[in-house]
Amino acid sequence: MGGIDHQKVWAGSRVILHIDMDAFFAAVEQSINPGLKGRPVIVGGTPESRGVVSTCSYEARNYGVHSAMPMKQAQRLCPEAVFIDTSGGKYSYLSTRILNILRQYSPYVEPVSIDEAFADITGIWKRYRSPQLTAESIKRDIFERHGLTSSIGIAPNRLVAKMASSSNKPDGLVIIPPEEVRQYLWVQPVGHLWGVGPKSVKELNKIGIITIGDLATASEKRLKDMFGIMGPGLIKMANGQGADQVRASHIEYEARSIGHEHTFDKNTNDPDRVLGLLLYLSDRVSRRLRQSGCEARTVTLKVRKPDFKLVTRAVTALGYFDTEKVIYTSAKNLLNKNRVLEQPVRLLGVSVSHLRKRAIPHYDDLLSEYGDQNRSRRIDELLDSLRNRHGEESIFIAGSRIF
Ligand code: TTP
Ligand code: MG
Repeated sequence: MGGIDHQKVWAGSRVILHIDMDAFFAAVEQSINPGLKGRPVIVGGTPESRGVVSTCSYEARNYGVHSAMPMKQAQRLCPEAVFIDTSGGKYSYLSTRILNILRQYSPYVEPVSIDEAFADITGIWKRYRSPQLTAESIKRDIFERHGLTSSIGIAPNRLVAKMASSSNKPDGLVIIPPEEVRQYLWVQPVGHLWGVGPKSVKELNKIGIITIGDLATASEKRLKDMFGIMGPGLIKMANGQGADQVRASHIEYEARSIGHEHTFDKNTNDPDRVLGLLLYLSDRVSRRLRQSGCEARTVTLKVRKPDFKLVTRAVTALGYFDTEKVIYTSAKNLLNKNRVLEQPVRLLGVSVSHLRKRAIPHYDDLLSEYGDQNRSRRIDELLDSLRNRHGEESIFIAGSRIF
């Protein structure tokens, strides 16, 4: 006891904490109605509804129920579960209370979603003797005041902290000091890396990349060929590099988004037309994003079908971006993932949200999945200066079209 010199262990690194509440909506329901404690609780609606499971208690997860599963299937797997409709008010109320507890520990608290946040506890941990005791104290405060359990990860950067918090759920606490980051990451399957989905796993496995360690030593050129701009970023992530900036929420989130949309003159699913328009819209959005001096973390794709049905799909990144390239790539991924091109499209929209004032210099570039944006940013800035001088329509990115 007391033998570890925490100051030395974390020397030169920030101490980043990521917290994610366990089975959040279900746990809130259980804390309000103690009769539900220890029982399988499924939140999202009645079994008769056509909806899907928002979340479920860990008791229900033992039956194989999980988020996004159709309610009907959840009921088949776990007929004795208690089904509850979602009711946003209570969840956001508790979300705010939890953020306020975190703010008692650190002024640098950045909410990520309704039940997760980052906090920078560099130096602050000394008041509690160690990062571990700080996290235990936070967990205890939340549990004692609200009856909710949480899982915390602590690491030198956001990426590893987030992976750590999810690696021992529920009620977990995983600490990865700087010296152990590589060891921790490298033995894990590559799909555990934040932002590497099942499709990428398949591609990577095909070329012999099975673990994060394999990815860490992969050829940069090869990955660039496979994943474009994201390739080198993936290698950096696999080596445990990532941003350690935590932004206090009052400057972080402005309730704003920037978007652009267009209705085709004729419904179409011609890939040239759809992708051409997508590029055009991404370009407009990134231009306005830069003009407003902001960068964003979420890209939303909006598609209206000929029958006027509206589909919106969003993706949120761990890091911030402001380049056309990242916006277009994300929107295109959403489009492909949701098989938009299988049917004609009437209207297409691209928007970005989770805005913050742009960080100067762009020290978040190392952050993550998008790797180094400097090159694409230089191109964007060149376009900006031409448009400032000669007008918006003066220059277009090749392939970008409006129909
Ligand atoms: P998560 O943190 O993803 O899930 P969770 O807190 O329920 O469970 P875990 O212990 O694995 O963290 O999401 C937080 C809340 O967001 C969740 O309680 C309900 C809501 N949610 C949805 O409404 N729909 C979804 O598809 C998901 C994933 C979450
Ligand atoms: Mg959660």
